[in-house]
Amino acid sequence: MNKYADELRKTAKAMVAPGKGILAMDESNGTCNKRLASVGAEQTEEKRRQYRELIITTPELGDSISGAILYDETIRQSTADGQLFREALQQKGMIPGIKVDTGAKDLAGHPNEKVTEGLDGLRDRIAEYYQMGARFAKWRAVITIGDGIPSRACIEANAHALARYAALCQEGGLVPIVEPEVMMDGDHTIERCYEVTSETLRTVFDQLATQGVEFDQMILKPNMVLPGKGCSQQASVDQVADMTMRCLMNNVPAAVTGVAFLSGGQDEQSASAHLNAMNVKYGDMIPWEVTFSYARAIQGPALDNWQGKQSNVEKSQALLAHRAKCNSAAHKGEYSPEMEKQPAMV
Ligand code: 5MM
Repeated sequence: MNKYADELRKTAKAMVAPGKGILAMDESNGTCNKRLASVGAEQTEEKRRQYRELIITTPELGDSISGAILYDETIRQSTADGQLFREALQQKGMIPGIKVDTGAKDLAGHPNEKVTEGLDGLRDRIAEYYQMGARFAKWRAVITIGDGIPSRACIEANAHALARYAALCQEGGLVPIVEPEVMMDGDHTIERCYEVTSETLRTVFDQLATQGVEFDQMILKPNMVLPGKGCSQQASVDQVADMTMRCLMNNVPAAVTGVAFLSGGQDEQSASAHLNAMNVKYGDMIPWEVTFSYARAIQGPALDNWQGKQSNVEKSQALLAHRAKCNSAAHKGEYSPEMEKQPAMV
């Protein structure tokens, strides 16, 4: 019996508590710099720190957000007043989490496919993050749909790595967020996304079981079932909700504590509307909490408004709090497009 089992169950439940979701702010330095460049902000460690301070110190964020996924640089950083970010989160009732993968790398012998790395030395890194106060972790696998892909090799290699990561996390007291992301890039249909997502989830849960991962001590972070961005036939909100829920009901064990979706490049309002429809239509028949773990679909408006300027911080925080509130409502099935008409309060 794992000595952390009770703690893991409690943390997993808190991460997906009704009306709460997880904020992904674990962009690696390269990705964060790209985001900063897109709004004309400098790409330095200090700017990344300022941006993360803006997010973490947003008033009332803890009303909608249960925990935040940090990056290694961020978990060691502090506010301008000298409070460690991880302590600032805890003070506001949010659980600090940490991305522990080291990124998606080319899969040998399989052009255009990736495998996520980071297992070497992971046990020691988990022990250090637990000491720092992290109570959950994240690992993201990338599955691309294209001509003749994904291959079984790609799905199996990623599922195996996800399962070994998850087992190490539970051994070390961190709730694993298991994120197999089937990408929206491409012109594939929603039916093709359904097929690939089903095969991926089946393989991932098979590997998780093989490695002895406890399903009631983990969170699944999947993609929604969507047509590719370039597909001429886009889908309605109901179609996305129906196909995503059917896919998950057929492939995700009932014991899993929660499902926290990634946004994957959807616009902010669609990400809220899709999550809401799933909870409205299926809330009574699904065994897990269904919530959000968005990065772009929560941070987008705040980042665009900030532009790296101190004078824009207050408005950006209001925009961030507004998106968090919309998604909190969507978790409860209480979101409506009317909410978008209420201006973010500064
Ligand atoms: C924050 O972005 C994460 C990936 O960062 P790197 O590529 O820099 O490692 C990503 O895993 C994110 O947590 C999830 O994909 C959810 O993000 P979106 O924007 O899809 O909601």
